[in-house]
Amino acid sequence: MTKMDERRNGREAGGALRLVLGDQLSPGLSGLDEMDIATDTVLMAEVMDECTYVPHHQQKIVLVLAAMRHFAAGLAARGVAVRYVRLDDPANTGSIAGEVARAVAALTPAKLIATEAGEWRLAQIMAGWRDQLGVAVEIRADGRFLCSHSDFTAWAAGRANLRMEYFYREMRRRYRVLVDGDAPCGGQWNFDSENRKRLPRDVAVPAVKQFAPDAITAEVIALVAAQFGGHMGRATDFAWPVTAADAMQAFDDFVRHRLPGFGDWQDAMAAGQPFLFHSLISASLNLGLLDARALCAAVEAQYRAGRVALNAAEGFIRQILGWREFIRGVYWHHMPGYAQKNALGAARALPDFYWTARTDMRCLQQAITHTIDHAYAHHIHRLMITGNFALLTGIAPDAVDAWYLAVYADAYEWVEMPNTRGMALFADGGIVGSKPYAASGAYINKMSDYCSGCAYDVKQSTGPNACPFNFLYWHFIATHAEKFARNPRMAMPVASWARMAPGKRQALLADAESFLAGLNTTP
Ligand code: FAD
Ligand code: DLZ
Ligand code: SF4
Repeated sequence: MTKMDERRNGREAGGALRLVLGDQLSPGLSGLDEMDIATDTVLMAEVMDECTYVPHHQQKIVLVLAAMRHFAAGLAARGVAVRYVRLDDPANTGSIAGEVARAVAALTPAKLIATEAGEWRLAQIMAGWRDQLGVAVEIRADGRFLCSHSDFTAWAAGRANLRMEYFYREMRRRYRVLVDGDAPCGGQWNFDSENRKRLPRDVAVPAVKQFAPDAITAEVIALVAAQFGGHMGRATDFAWPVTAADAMQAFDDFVRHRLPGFGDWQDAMAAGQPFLFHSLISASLNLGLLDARALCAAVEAQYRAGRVALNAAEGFIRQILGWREFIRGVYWHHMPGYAQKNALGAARALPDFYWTARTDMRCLQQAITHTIDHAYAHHIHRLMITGNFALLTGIAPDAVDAWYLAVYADAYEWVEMPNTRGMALFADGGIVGSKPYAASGAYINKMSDYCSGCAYDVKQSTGPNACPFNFLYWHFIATHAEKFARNPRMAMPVASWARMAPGKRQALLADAESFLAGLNTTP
């Protein structure tokens, strides 16, 4: 056995053991800084606990495990000793903590180095390692984000409300993105009002780039299909990028073909179109295959070169530099209490059709079908279709959170929870948004072509053919009228409800109650 083989097998004691988690696949990861490849070992472990703490979509598990295997192969090719534990290794303990303990016992490292976990759950476990493992433990901050925990805390200090818009302006100034001197390019910070066009019939939607699985990914697909066949989706349809190089190709494809349309049609929906002009980068970005700073710089360069309009460039950069960082800040600022928030007292079980797409409401059928087919749905599907329905029907935040965390390829609790519990469900009482994103069928009809092919009539609010979003909307306003009356942004619908003829109000409530009673939920 050569010296290198010995190191690969973890025979040499005394170096550092460096843990890399499944969503930490970045060469510049803080936990890999100042690595001594002569003595150190990188630990990566595929574990059952992480694959099943919610029933992740099959394509999400393929994505994480295939990307982990490619990343490990890349490290090994650079001469790094990698202790890579496969899911089907008979010695696998099934948990990150178990694999760390096993590696520490086998390698007796001088020190364990890790990058902080993205999720509170795992961060808590890691915080106990110093006492449990009998080895020095160093947990480093995750430098891949543009706003550190302490910077967010400093920004939030003394503010009665945390609003993304003001956070975003500071991030633009701090990183000098789309600014000329002290002023925002184009004279305003936010072109949101220019991001809300309906998709015209004659616009051709560009195809998205698909990635055929290589031998490594094909092996993972077979493993996942065999082990997690009962989870949502089909592993065999997998087409996501799993390496940094492929993720960059996918991003370039977006910049070239879809970014120009992203500004205008960011909020649009169209039948049979899961992706429209969206970037599809969240899964790669959250794994660490892409770098947020580089993406913003590339998009700004497109604007500066006159290749894309400002509403497209600003609209995209706002999502990364603004929303993504703000959402992470909110998560860490408010955890662990955030996970308990349920400001509207929602308690209903999740309807079965969230797992099957078997519903005659066409908008929901479309959004959930995209989710099953691709482990993806774009923001407006998540917020204004599945999220809005869960808000209006009062589904328990725990159940909604667990669903979103399971079904999307990009879902990790730090980003999923404030979006779901906060933005979509208003369960945080207004931390993420100043009012609930509640909408009737009229909004869905304005932003999509779904209603024309639906079993229900979007123009009717009561009666057997009425669009359920219409009576559910008024039922929601009526249920929370007292609470919402104190919110100036909800004053209008509350006043409209109060002014409505009693007969009409009764009919709306009766239709809503009978619809809710008929919702199929498996206990
Ligand atoms: P694009 O529309 O092309 O946007 C570009 C990028 O901006 C995204 O890739 C993402 O990194 C970032 N971004 C945009 N909006 C947000 C946001 N609200 N929060 C954080 N980042 C944002 N995003 C996740 O990454 N993981 C999740 O688990 C997740 N859960 C969500 C749950 C709900 C209920 C809602 C309403 C939104 C959720 N989002 C989540 C945010 C957003 O919907 C996705 O980031 C986006 O749809 C991913 O597709 P895309 O890459 O094509 O994004
Ligand atoms: C999501 C995920 C999955 C499905 N599997 C693994 C795994 O086997 N090993 C691993 O290290 N990480 C995995 N992950 C990502 C972790 O869940 C993620 O690192 C934590 O949720 C912290 O964000
Ligand atoms: Fe959705 Fe209502 Fe339109 Fe049907 S009519 S697609 S249920 S909004």
